[in-house]
Amino acid sequence: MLLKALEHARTVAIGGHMRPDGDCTGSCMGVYNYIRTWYPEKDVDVYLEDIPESFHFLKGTEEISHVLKNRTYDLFISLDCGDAGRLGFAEAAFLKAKDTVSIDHHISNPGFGKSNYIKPDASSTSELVYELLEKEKITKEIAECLYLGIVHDTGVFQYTCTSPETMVVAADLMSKGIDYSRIVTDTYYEKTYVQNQLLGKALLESALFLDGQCIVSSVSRKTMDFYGATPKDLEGIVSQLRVTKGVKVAVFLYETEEQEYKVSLRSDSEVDVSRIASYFGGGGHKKAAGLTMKGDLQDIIHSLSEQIKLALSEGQD
Ligand SMILES: [Mn+2]
Repeated sequence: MLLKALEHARTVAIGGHMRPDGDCTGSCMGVYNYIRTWYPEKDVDVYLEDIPESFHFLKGTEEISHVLKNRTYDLFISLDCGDAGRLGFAEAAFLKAKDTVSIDHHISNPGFGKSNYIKPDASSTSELVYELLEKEKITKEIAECLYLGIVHDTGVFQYTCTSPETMVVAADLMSKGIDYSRIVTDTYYEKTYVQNQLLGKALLESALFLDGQCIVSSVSRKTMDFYGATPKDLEGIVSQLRVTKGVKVAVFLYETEEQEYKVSLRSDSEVDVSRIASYFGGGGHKKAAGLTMKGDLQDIIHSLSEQIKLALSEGQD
C-alpha cells in the first residue's frame, strides 16, 4: 500500500510522533532514504522533533526539518504515530495533504490515515515498513534505520512483541552488512554520566506498593535542573523499575511544570497498561504506555494506584 500511494505522489512528507524514539526515527528515516534512493524525482521532506545524538549516524538525519514548510503535499506518510495530534508541529501538513498513509503498531491507532497499515502485534513500525518495501531495494543505509527501530522497540529482541518474523526481518537486515553490534551498544545501552546518576537516584528513592506488585518513583523539576537533565535523560528508568522481582506494574513520573507530571507505565504480561493510560487520557501499548496528569504528586499516585489495583484484580479472575 505504501508503494502504491507513492506512485501517484510527486511531493511527499514523512512524520512521526513527538519526542521521537528509536522506532519512530528508524521507520521515518528508513522510508525517507528509500524514497531518496529509488524515487529521486520525488520531492520529499521528513519532519521530526530533535532526535537523540546517537541516532545521527543514520543517513539523512541532517536533512530532517524541524520547522514546517508552507506547502501542500500530495502524500503525507505518518509513521509510528497513534493519532494526528501526536505528529506535533507536522500535524498541519498531514491535515492539508491530498493523500495520507498511516503505518503503525499502536493499539490505540483508530486508522486515521486515508489508507492504513496498522498491526498492533507487530514488534515495531520499522518491521512494518520492512514488510511494505521491496526487499532487494533495502540498502545498507536503509537497513541501519530499520534495524535500529526494531532493536529499540523490542528492547534488543527481549520483549514478547518480538516474533519469529521479527527475527527473520532482523536477519535479512543484518545480511545487508550493517554494524549491528555497534547499533545496539551505541544507541541502546550507552548512557551518559547524568543519565546513570538520575537512574541511580530514581531507583534509590523508589517505593513498592500494592503488596510489592507495583513500584513507583519520580523525578522533580528541581532535580532535573540540578543535573541539567532533559526528559530524554530519563529514558530507561521505568524499564529498570519494572524488572524488580515481584513487580507487575512500574510507574515513573517526572515533573514537566508546576503540578503537571508525565507518567510512564510498564507492565509484565498480566496488566494492560494502555487501558490505564487511556482512562486518564493517555495511550500506548499493552505493556508500555504513557500519559500526562495534573495535580499533586501524591494525589496522582493515589489515582493511578486505584486503577492499577482494579486492573490487577481483573487479571486474577
Ligand atoms: Mn514504535
